[in-house]
Amino acid sequence: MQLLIVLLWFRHGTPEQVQTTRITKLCNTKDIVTVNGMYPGPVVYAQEDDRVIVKVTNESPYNVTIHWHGIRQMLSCWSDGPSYITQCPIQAGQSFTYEFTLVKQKGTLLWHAHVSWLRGTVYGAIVMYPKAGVPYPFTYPYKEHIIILGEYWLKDVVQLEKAVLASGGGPPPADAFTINGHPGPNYNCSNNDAYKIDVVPGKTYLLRLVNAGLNMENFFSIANHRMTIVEADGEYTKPFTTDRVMLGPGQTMNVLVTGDQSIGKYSMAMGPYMSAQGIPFQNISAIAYFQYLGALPTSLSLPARLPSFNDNLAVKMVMDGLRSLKSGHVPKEIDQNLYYTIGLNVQQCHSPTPQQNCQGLNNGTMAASMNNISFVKPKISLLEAYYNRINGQFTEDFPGVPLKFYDFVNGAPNNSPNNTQSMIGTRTFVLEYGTRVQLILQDTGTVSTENHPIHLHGYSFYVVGYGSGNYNPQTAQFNLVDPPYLNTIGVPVGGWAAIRFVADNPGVWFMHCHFDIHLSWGLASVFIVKNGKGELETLPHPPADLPRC
Ligand SMILES: [Cu+2]
Repeated sequence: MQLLIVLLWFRHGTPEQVQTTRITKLCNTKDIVTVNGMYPGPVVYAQEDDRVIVKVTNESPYNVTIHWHGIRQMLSCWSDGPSYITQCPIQAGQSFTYEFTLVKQKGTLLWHAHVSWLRGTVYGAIVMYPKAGVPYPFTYPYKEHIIILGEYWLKDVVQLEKAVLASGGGPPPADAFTINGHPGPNYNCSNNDAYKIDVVPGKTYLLRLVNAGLNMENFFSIANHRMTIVEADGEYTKPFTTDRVMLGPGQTMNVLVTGDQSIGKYSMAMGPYMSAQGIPFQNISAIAYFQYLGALPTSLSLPARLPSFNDNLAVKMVMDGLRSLKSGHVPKEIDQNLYYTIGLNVQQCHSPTPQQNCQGLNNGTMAASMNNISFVKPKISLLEAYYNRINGQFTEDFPGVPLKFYDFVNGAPNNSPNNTQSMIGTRTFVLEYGTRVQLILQDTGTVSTENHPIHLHGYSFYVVGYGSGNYNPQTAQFNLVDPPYLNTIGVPVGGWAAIRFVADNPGVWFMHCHFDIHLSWGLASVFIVKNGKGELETLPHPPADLPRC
């Protein structure tokens, strides 16, 4: 086991300081919060089974936390990072040291801020190599590149979240999509702000794709080149070759691309996948270049073809192609069957200033929920409240199935057909150590059906099935042989997904939509996994420097 020590500090440029955190994009100069002055942030390079120690110092004016997305955090729930779930935020001027082991993990994941909407600029890749001497199960690439998809706002993202929540309505679209922080030539003043990969003809490249965007899912493609998916969410897959991929926020994918076309300059494009109805979104693609040596830098690039923004079939085709390389340990017997609906709601607005605060549908305020309960963040971290038996912060009564069954895709949750309100609460579902769980995630059409990227902390899960419409156990088809092992699942629009995992990691684990706007609106829930027997099944004491609220 190697020890990897990383130091991260947050920065926010001020007029007095000349900082790399003052950046100019789209003809606009502003200060953004970054880590180590980098945007995207530094890459954490590590090896399977490494112990990673990261000291984070907050020199920004905002509260911050860092989440290590997809890291299993075996017996290290204190270092998971979601604010008010496993820790209170690191306040300005304070530090906290994250410490965890990459137990049997290899591939590409990401880290990002997990507080307000700071993930908009605070994100980076985690690259975990196999142990020394252990080869990849695919052609060894000539070179590898990290490709992080992002969204860029001209407004300060912390203020933006506050303004959107205060309005009661939906968020504005991003001002640009970005590839490794660069929007590319389709936007104002961005002709020279494009990312480029130099390609040696005939060589094969490994692209580590990461979606760090806030509120959009995205298609990605390369002109005239096919991609072979060999890994998803940090787990090897059977090779699957495709013209395009779709990644929701939080998802990662490793693809092989061979420079087997004629010498030239080829576009790599990132465009929107928007499955909901009636929502404004950024429809201009970010462009980067896949440029062969020998191509004239001034030559025109061949355009990459993206599916149309609402091409649900293109998404399904990629999903159908994802199979675990090995059979894995898919739970065959289930101890706990769960059924959670996911979707949006509209609450009655009681503001005395409705013009300002009731801009949701039907003059209400927008919300989102699981099992029609909108998650409310507690005042101190749930993990501390649970560990120290502090009363009054949460309840243990999250329902394992919806309180009312109806036509989820086409109906409304309450008695009156137009009553789309949710309940609110900080409810958790408690699991005994070792419970074999099956969870059906069911999209609702309460406001609009939509593909939601649902992320579970502390676990990867087998996606044993998915389909359209309401889940029907009589007709659902499951793959228990080689289902993909993921940490984030894009639940099909107007459909369902079935996931399975064994609750073998004690702690308090967040599960939520990885669209930040939906998370802000309450599309979240929490699993408490109890300790098992003995030291190896028991969460250790909290670290001494755990931030206070
Ligand atoms: Cu969502």
